[in-house]
Amino acid sequence: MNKIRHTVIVGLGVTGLSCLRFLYGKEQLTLVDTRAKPDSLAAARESFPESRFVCGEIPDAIFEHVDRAVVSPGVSLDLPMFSGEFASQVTIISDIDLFLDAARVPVLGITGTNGKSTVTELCGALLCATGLKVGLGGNLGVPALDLLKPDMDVYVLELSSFQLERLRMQAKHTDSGNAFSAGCLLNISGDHIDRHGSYEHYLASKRRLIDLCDVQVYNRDDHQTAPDNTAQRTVSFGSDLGGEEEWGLLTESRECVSSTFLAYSGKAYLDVAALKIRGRHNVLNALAALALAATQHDSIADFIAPLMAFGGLDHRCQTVAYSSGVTFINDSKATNVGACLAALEGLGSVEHKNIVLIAGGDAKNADMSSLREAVAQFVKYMVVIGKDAQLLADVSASLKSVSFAESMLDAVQSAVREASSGDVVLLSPACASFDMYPGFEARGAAFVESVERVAAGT
Ligand code: UMA
Ligand code: ADP
Repeated sequence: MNKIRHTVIVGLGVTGLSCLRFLYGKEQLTLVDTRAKPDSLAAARESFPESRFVCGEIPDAIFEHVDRAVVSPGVSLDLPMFSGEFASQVTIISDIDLFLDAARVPVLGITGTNGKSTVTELCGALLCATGLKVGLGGNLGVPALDLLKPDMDVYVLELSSFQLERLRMQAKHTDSGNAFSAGCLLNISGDHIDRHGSYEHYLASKRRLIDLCDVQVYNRDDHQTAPDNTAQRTVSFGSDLGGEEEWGLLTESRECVSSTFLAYSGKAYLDVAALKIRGRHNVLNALAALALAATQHDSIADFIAPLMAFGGLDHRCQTVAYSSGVTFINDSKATNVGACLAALEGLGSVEHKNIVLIAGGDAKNADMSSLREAVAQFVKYMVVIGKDAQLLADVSASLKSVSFAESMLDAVQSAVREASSGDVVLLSPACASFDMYPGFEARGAAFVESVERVAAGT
C-alpha cells in the first residue's frame, strides 16, 4: 500500500495558499511561516482544518518524516531551517513544479530582468485574440496553480529568478519531454543580488529556463540570453533585421522620412509608430511576445490588431499627466538599474537634457554606476529619495543638479520647480520601494497623487 506523502509548504502568502488548496485532501500537509502571525493564518486554519500550521520560530525537526517541501519564492533557501539534519533529506521544489506536473496543455514561460509582466500580458492578449483560452499568471500575480482549469488551451507564465532557482522539473509535459513548450529569456541586468548573493547565481537561475523548453526565444541584443544547445529549437528577436525565421526591425526611408517596422524573416508587419507602448525596450518586448505567441498560432496577421490595441501596464513608463508643457511619467516599476536606463534612453532627448528624474529607494545592493552616462546625457536635474538616496546622488556629475526629498510630495514639488515646458518629470527609481511603501503600486500612486496636488496648487 502507498504511504501517504507528507509535504511541508513554506510561506503562507498567495503561493503557499495556492499549494494548500491544490494538495489538501491528497497528502499530509504542514504549513510553515517564519512570521508569528501571518495575515492568512486564521482563515487557512478554518478552511483547512486537517493541516498542521507552524509559525514563528521553526523547530529543527520540522522536516522529520517529510518527503518534500514546496518553498514560496519569497523565502530564501539560506534560512537556517533548510540547513538542519532533516532538511538535507527533503526534496525542495517550487509551486511551478506542481503546476507543470498537472498542466495538460502547452505552457509558455517568460523570464528576464525587465519586461516580464509586459511580455506576459501582451503574449496573452495576442493568443486570446486568436480565440484560444489562455491562463495568464505566475509571478505576474495569480499563482500558477490557481490557473489550472480543464478547458484552458494554453498557459502563459511569468517566472521570477526565485521561482526558477528552486524549480526541479527536468522533463515531462511536452511530447518531446520538456517542461515548457516555449520559453523566453528577455534580457539580463543585475537585480535581487541581495537575495542571490552574486550576479552569477542570479544569471544561472534565470538561464535555468533555457534547459526546460522545446523552443527557446532569446534576445540577439543580449548575449547572456543566448542558447546553450539544450533547447530543441531557437527563435531570436533583436533590434537588427535578423535573418530567416528571426524577429527584428526593418527601417525604410521614403522621401527623406524613415519608418521602422516590426519584421519577421525580413518582411515588415507593423510600423512601430502604430504601437501604443513607447520606447525601444517596448519595441523589443513586442517582438518577444510575437515570437512566443507565434509558437502557438501560425498566422502572424492575426496578431496585428491586438498588438496595436495593447496600451501597456500601469506604473511602467506610463504618462499620467501633462501640465504647463511638462509631461509626468510614472515608471515606479523600475525597481532596478536596467529598467531606469531603458526609461532614460527611451524618453531622453539627444538634443537637450529634458528629464527631471525622481529616483531612489532600496537599491538591493546593486551598483548604480551604470546609470552615470545616461544621467549625464539626459537628466537636467535629479531628486533623490529613500534609504539609498545617496547612492543615486553619487551618480550625478554635479552636486548642484541634485536635491534630497523626504517624501514623494516634496520630490514632485522640487522636480516641478526645475522643469520647463518640453521637459519630462520621470519617476523611475532604479530601486525597490519597500523602504517607503508597501510596493511599487503604492509608490506610483503616491507620485500620481502628488502630481495632481501640485498641479492643483494644494
Ligand atoms: N515568509 C516566511 N519567511 C521568509 C519570507 C517570507 O515565512 O523569510 C512568508 C511570509 O511571511 C508570507 C509568505 O512567506 O506569509 C510570502 O511568500 P512570498 O514572499 O513567496 O510571496 P507570495 O505572496 O507567495 O507571492 C509570490 C511572489 N512574491 C515574491 O516572489 C516575493 C509574487 O511576486 C507572485 O506574484 C506570487 O508569488 C504569485 O506567483 C511578487 C514579487 O515581488 C509580485 N516578485 C519579485 C519581482 O517581481 O521582482 C520576484
Ligand atoms: P518585470 O515584470 O520584468 O518587472 P515589467 O514589464 O513590469 O517587467 O517592467 C518593469 C520595468 O522595466 C518598467 O520600469 C519598464 O518600463 C521596464 N522595462 C520593460 N521592458 C523592458 C525591457 N525590455 N528592457 C528594459 N526595461 C524594461
